[in-house]
Amino acid sequence: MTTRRTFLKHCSTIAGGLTLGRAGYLWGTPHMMPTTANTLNVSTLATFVDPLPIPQIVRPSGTRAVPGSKSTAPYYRFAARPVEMQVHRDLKPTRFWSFGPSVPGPTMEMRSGEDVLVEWANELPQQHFLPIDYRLHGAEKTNPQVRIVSHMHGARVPASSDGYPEDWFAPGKSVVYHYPNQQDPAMLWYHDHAMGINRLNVYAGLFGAAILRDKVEDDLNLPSGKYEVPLMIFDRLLTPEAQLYYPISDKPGAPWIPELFGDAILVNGKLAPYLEVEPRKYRFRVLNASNARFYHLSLSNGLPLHQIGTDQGLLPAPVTEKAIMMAPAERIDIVVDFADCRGEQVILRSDSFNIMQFRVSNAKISDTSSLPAQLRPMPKMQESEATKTRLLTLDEYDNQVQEPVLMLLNASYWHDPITENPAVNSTEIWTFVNPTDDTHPIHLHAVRFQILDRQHYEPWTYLTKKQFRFLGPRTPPEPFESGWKDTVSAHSKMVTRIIVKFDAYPGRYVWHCHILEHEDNEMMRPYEIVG
Ligand SMILES: [Cu+2]
Repeated sequence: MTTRRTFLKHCSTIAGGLTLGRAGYLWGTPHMMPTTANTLNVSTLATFVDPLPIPQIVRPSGTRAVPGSKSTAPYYRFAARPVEMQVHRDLKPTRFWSFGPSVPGPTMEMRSGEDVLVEWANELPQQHFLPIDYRLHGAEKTNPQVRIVSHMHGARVPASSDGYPEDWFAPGKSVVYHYPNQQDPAMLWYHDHAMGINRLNVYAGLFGAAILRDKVEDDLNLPSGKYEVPLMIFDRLLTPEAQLYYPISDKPGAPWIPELFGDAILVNGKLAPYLEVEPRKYRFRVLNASNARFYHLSLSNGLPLHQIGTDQGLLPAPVTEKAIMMAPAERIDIVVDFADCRGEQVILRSDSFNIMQFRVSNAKISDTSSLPAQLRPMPKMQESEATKTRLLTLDEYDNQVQEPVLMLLNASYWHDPITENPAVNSTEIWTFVNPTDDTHPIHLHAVRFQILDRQHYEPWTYLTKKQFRFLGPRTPPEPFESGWKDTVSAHSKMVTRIIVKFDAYPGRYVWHCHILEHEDNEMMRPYEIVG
């Protein structure tokens, strides 16, 4: 039997990409790993033989009236359908589900303050092709197998357009969602959020990017057009026939697994692709679209990553780093200057794993783009602004052989009454207490926030006496997470504090762990912004 730890080590050997031990707090407990069938050993495939695909920019199909207003807005139609796509030159096409011709789905381009309407349509078959666990909440046999609902991650939207997990719809149905885009520019991403099968639907390919811009950002003269490239990174397991493989546990009738880690790491849908670049500045919009895998990104020649943005948009000023950690659902906005790398091949890697290659040309070019010293002001939120502090535990329950069987937030199930109910426009501090051995990337819908700090603590004292025994000082967020965020890594055996202003639309939203296997097994809670 392979334990989770040995499985991770195995992945680390073949993929070299298991980056998680940077501070030694990301993984640890030897949880059982599921029985695995024969999977394709992708390490035998040639690397850097496929050009990096760039998802197409989707165009609106006309305009429609905005609900509750006299104005009209661009109208898009996104239909989820089965697609086939070659993830590598030497492999047969892989079946996915997508909102476009390939995975990730098409990219939306939007402007801050400008309304957009999207019809999300379910044109999928009646049967799922990945292993549903009918015991999970929302995935009961009484529900249709194939259900989808789209959430625009990072968007401030009315609750009725947020993609509430129980608002799923079956094949043949569609919904129209309204995105007012009353927020600062950022890289958002749309992905499925259907209750109990979210991990399977996203794994199948139901996600894509949505880039929000405004004039302030335009005027910064950052690299743009073909010099601004989305990099959406996601890992998969493939069968020897190059089809998606999602493992199941060895427990009959209970196929759920605690995390999915694949050795095939795709960028924009290709395995270890290459991108031909000019010796100049590029802007990369990076998204970790994996179910559970973290990445620790750096460039092989030590070229600096000039980070200009986090999940929710531009930093006040660029931060220069050699490596950046990304949890599932996090985004980073980086500028890389290849000017001094003429003729070189530079590899983007996650520790020792090669993710993709940049082939720098020898072309004579003049780079007129900028990397400004100042980007967008970000007032630092003060603790004194908060009118309430909530203490929220992240809970993992194991069976006798230390296999996790259930994950909860604050010891509450999805169906328990709502306990987080901030008033609209109020500011709160949410304190995540994580006694588990895992980092849980916690995401709040509808709002953005700032990370206050983290602090090591001793879980047993807290568990038994409800008292904190801290094992070190409060540490500020890492430079790469020091901007506006919507997802925060709550590390193992640490207390992580964020400060949030709930200046969003009143209504019922969710907050959850963005490891999709955790989220599907109860690590998600409704919350209500009270108007
Ligand atoms: Cu989690």
